[in-house]
Amino acid sequence: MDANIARAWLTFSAPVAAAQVAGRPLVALESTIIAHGMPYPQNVRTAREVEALIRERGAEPATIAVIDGRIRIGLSDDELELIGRSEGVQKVSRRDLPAALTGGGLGATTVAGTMICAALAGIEVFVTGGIGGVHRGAPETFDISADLQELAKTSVAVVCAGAKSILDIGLTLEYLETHGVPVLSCEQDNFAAFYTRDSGFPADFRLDDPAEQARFIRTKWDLGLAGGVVLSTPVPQAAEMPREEIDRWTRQALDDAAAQGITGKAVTPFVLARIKALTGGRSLATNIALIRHNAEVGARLAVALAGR
Ligand code: PSU
Ligand code: MN
Repeated sequence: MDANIARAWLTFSAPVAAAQVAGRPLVALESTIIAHGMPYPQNVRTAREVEALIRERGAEPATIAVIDGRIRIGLSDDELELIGRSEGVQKVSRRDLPAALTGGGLGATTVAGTMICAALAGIEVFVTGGIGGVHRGAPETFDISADLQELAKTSVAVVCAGAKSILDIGLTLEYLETHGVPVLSCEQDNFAAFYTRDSGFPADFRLDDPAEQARFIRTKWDLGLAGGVVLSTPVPQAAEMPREEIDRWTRQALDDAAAQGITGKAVTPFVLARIKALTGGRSLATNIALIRHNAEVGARLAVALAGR
């Protein structure tokens, strides 16, 4: 790959370009969570709040999306609004990126899509809500998120609240191990489960201190071990959902998806929307709280990494 040819597809916002010139820490943010993960207008409000939290901690946020045939690194408030309220925004993972760029229109990047663009832009830290993973029933459906393959090869640190229990978290961690992706946890020993703090599965390493996290990640990349690192951090206690309740609604949502024959890239957005409806919107408050927390953890990591 010729990095210069690839970078010709990127358009940087003025604040992100200025931060990069000044050598200030940057934090990438995804846009699928805005377009397909949360309803309007809470999605746009949350996206702006998350950007502000990152700035307050001394890093520059770079929300990534595809707009009119360009990979945009850093969006204005109006562009966040456009992604958040438009109908028919494409969901852009690795497979979809060429079509999204040549076809025009709006594209919201997934974890995998955002990692690709962040790496091209030279951004090392990326904050999301939850990563995709191995779906329950994957032994029959083969439904394994492209996020996991991306983590295996693209060198970006991904800060998340673990993975949703719509996934098989045990198999997701096995897959990451097979592909050499380290799973770090902070604030607790176990990998987080998005709406709830504890997935019941241990992370590989617990590193609470951003300087230690940065040292681990830098060492991996210094050794030439390309690929991502997952940093899991649990939703704040006060915003956690009762586990029995979320498990019940998750099973219901997965049954509904199967009954309606939902497949492929439509599965995750369908199930997320269904859970939101089944919880009467209460899952949204948890979702917002965990993303805000992830942003704080990610900004501290970006600041620490920039010093190494
Ligand atoms: N998990 C969530 N919220 C999300 C997503 C995942 O809790 O919004 C989004 C992310 O953008 C992730 C994508 O990369 O869904 C995974 O989709 P799939 O399972 O189709 O790979
Ligand atoms: Mn899938």
